[in-house]
Amino acid sequence: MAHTKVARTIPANDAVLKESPSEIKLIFPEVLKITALKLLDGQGKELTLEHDKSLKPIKEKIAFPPSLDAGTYRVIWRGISADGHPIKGQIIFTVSP
Ligand SMILES: [Cu+2]
Repeated sequence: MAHTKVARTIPANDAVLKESPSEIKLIFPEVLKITALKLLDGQGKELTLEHDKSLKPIKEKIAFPPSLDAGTYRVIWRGISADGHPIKGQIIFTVSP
């Protein structure tokens, strides 16, 4: 079965933000276990992203990034659907004060 990757994200994919986002939110169309969640800067360096790392099935994931300077960032996530299939995706956003 094919899985819709993500229903909605904050920031939206390709968003250009005037200020650093206070939170990053992923809203899924079905429950899944998030197994990995990373925030990378424009050079591909991983930044701290505070979030609950438990593997309980959820439909919404919230994470808290550090204060981000101007630049382009990537959020990469991986998960496992309720029927055991791996799902992954990413969002890219830009901070441009
Ligand atoms: Cu499936």
